[in-house]
Amino acid sequence: MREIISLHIGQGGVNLGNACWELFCLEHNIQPDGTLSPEKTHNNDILETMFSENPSGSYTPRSIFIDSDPDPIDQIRKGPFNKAFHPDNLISGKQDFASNFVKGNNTEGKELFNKCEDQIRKVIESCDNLQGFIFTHAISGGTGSGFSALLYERFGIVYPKKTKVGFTIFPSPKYSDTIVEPYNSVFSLDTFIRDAEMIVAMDNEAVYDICSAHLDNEIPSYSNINRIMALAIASSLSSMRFKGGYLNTNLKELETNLVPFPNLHFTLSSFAPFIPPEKVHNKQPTITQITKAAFDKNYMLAKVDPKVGKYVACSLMYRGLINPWEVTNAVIKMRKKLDFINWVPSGFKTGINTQPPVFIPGDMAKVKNTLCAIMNTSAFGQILNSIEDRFHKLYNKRAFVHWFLGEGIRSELISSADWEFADLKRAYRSLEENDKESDSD
Ligand SMILES: Nc1nc2c(ncn2[C@@H]2O[C@H](COP(=O)(O)OP(=O)(O)OP(=O)(O)O)[C@@H](O)[C@H]2O)c(=O)[nH]1
Ligand SMILES: [Mg+2]
Repeated sequence: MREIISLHIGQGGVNLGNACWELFCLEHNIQPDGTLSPEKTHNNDILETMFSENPSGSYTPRSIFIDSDPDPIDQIRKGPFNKAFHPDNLISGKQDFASNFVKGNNTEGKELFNKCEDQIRKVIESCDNLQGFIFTHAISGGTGSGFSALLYERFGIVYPKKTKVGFTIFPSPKYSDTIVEPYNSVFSLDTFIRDAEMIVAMDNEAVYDICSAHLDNEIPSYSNINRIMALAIASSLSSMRFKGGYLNTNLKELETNLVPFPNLHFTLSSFAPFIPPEKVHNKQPTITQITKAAFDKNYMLAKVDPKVGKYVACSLMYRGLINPWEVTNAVIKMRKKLDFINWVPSGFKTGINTQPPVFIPGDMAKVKNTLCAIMNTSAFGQILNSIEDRFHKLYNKRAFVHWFLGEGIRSELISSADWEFADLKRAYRSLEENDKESDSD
């Protein structure tokens, strides 16, 4: 068996994780108490990837929820799936890390790590052949940023062969929750460059705009946003959870298809279609339409314009009973319109998972076919520019730096995080420049 362990860290990560499990349970017909629904079939499921089977025949998610703040985890303890999760895998501290990466990574984070270390090891040891870890977390607070970075680093040392993929909530360009979020983001990225194998960047502003533009929901809640992000996460993992998909059947393959150089492992995602729940009886969009939409900036789960940049690699994961010829035709048409780096011979991978998509009732209409695209593109540089801009406005004045120094980070480490960040930005920019040079050769 090739198991995946999910770690949901900090408030954003815990809530997003909860939305993912709501969907995974629905997709695998697992009831809120962990038992299989008797009337449903499970022929296609590879249940053991994400769930462990109990002697009673019920299933427990292979997930660990961790937050320094007790409230988000208490919500899960009181929530509808409280019987499905193992209580020992819901771990909370006494107080949040006050939007401070260094607290989460160093001082108080180390205490929290001591509290969870044994439990994490237990979950890992319960696997026969663990393929890796997925994380959900935000990087602008203290726990999802600093504590996740601590886990990525420790796992890299103790389990160097296991793939670590982050589904990561980046700060939104327009809306800022805390003034210090550019610091937390730069510190996080500095460690993820080294310690993660792949990151899928998402942001709340992009998904907020999807809700108002496509789903007639002008004031979406976190819960609405999380459910949309969860749809993309569920699709990315669908071939690992159901038989019948041939693309990205494990986390390593996802990484192999999308990451050309170890440091360029920051990817973007999109999802289509989005149809409001009341338009359920509308005509289903065609495969050509959803393929086109997946490359439109209004369907991206991060606030980025993919047209301003070059694609390096792209995985298109379709779901539903789809004729492969329709996909081939749509992709051939689309490929011609996209600007790919010229040294990638075929950066396009497509896969169809025949397991139809499942939707949580209420947020959007059920459709027969969906597409989730995960793309590695130099357009990710737009996110780096936005963070860097805000980081330097503060750091040039050394504003708020004392909060981090007070938790034990040395000032040289802040400068070195800044250089690493600048290096990453240059690496994404040079993708486009090298491409121009080889064009003119
Ligand atoms: N999508 C989504 N984003 C959230 C949610 N809760 C918080 N966020 C975003 O997450 C970022 C802040 O990170 P949090 O996860 O709240 O912080 P934390 O990791 O708990 O860190 P501390 O509270 O400082 O210890 C902000 O950008 C919030 O907008 C949520 O339920 N869903
Ligand atoms: Mg918090």
